Amino acid sequence: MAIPGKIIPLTFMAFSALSACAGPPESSPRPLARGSAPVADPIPPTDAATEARFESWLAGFKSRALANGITEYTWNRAMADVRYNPKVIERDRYQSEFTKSIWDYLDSAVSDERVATGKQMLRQYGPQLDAIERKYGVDKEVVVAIWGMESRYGAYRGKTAIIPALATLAYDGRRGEFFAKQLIAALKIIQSGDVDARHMTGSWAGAMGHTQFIPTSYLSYAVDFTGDGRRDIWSEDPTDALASTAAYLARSGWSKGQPWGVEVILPSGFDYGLTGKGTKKSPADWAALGVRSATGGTVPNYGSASILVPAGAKGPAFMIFGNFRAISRYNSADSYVIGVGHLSDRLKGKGPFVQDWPRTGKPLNSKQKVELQERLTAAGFDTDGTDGKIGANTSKAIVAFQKSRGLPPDGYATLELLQVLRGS
Ligand SMILES: [Ca+2]
Repeated sequence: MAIPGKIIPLTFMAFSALSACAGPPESSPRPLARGSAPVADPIPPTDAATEARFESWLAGFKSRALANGITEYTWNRAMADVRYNPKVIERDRYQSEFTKSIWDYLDSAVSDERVATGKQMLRQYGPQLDAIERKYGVDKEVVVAIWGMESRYGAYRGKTAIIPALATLAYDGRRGEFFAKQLIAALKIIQSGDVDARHMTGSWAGAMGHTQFIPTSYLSYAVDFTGDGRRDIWSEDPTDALASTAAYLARSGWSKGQPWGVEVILPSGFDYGLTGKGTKKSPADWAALGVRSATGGTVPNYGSASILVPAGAKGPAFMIFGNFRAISRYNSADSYVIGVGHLSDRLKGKGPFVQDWPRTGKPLNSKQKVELQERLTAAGFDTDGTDGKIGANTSKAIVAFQKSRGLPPDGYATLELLQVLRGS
């Protein structure tokens, strides 16, 4: 879930790797958490020198933990078996280079199988989901869609021990301070008694349980919906995790009855400079510009909206509303939000998108994005920095460049566009 800088396919990678692992035999004494929470996978060995440096860093980190309210008792229990986990660093390095096109991403995120399983889950957990929807005012299909996206409805919650993983990432990761904060938060969770270290499991970057909460989000939003005194997002029963997700969306400004977005058809000659989250208009104002619902007719007035063309002029267009932003608090990648939104629509019985994706070309990797920004800026189309992320400033620069070349000005970064720039 919401990890700054995270790119979309994290969950899939983490889970596909995890799914191959079998858990260790049950041999420890009865845990604090209820029995069905998975026990963590063993940590692979690392060299003695790294382990020694890690141990010494950890000894220093202890004073920070204690200064943040962690007791000696909690520290000793949680850190008893902590070792450096080389696997999480491997994953962290690999992830930063990983890119996937939005259509490939959505094909797996909203596969027929995932839609079918989601509908089955809506039936299986019907009473709990209805109660959660009543309490938090968040559509149950959206909550179930996040569950499907994050852990394939609980099937891949992750069996990496969270404390060693976070400690390793805090010590050795690209975003040490972020993970240091997560580690403190994880220790607070253990101190609260909701789970013990042995059963605090998740994926390699610290996302835990059915809906993959990172520790700080857990502390802010997790709820005990079952009323057993424990906010249990790790065990087989998904109720607390689903309610926690609904609570998260409610606090992120969810508006009941408003869609995340609606697929729309843009008129020919549409000004692509109006696309992107920076421009907001009422559906009526968009209709006046010729924007129509893809399924026919005009879009009802759900509130102020932006137009998004995630794959440029050749792909589907969406009119997005405030709830798009609420979902993006969970994971800020547009592809993720569209995946959750579309999966939830499919769970409500709606059909696939009307327009198809271009399905040609590979997405730019981060190096190519930086090169694109450098070349645009050098050509006089300032991207306001070269961070390798295609944000509003880069899109604007692309639009200006496209217009200068008589290309369709959709602001979409492609290899084709980079090649035009290389040739200029
Ligand atoms: Ca509970």
